[in-house]
Amino acid sequence: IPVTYDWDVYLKESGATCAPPECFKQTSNPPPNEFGLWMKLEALDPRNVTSTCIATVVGLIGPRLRLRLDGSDNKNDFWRLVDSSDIRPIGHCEKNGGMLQPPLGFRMNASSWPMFLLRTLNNASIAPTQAFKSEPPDPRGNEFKVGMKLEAVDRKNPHLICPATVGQAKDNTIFVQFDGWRGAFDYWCEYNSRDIFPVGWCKATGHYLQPPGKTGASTKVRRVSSSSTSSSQMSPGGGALSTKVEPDTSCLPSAELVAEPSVLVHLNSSCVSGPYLSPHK
Ligand code: MLZ
Repeated sequence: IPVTYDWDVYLKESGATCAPPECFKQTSNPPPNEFGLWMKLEALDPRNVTSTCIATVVGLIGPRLRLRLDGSDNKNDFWRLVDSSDIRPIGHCEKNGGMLQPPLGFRMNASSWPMFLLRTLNNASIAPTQAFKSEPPDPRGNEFKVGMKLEAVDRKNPHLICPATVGQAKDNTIFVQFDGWRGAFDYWCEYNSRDIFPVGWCKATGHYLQPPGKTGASTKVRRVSSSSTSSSQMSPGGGALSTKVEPDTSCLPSAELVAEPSVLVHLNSSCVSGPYLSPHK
């Protein structure tokens, strides 16, 4: 069982303040996830946000979806909340006078896009309209203060949400510092970012919360269940903590469903298919 993290003891011991829920765009009572694996929807291409593409749900954790753009590779998956305005039901783009576009890095010749699109949507499982929730309003303004605790998406490992602290607050932005990771994953974001959540959000949604890392200042960690993976990082002298970013082997999310799509290829059996495909199978 992966070890998830419970804030209670840590907050009590450290006397740290949580950023109040009003600071966040994400509500403390998050929407249900009514999507299913392999459902298709329309999504803005994160690498080219003026294009609307077809995306497939390739994973789900709590109210988050792991999406892959159809026609693109599996190296550019991205995550969206079920109440993100970046995702829409199939048909939305055309209804509004737009045209579905191939994703950046479309694997095929651009001229094959219309046929690809037709085939992709034929017999596909289409995400139901009611699964899309409306995006919450922005908070009043940037009310974050330095030192406040929050939960934040690790943008380098975006399936993870981890305990973090507001390191700086400036104009409309905050500097998110991950507890116990010595700055390796920190980033600036807008106060209304979709990647930051009030303390308790993971617990409320059933999303895995990665325990803080084992280095740096904010490392007084109490794990919910003891596990063989927890080991102290004392130096031989018994004092200083290890300086290296310690991988947490317990970081596999329990509720995540991820699978690779299967691909059906039809070949004319009279074709020469090269060394990797048998035209007779
Ligand atoms: N095992 C990985 C994940 C670290 C996640 C940190 N999150 C703030 C690593 O050590 O790179």
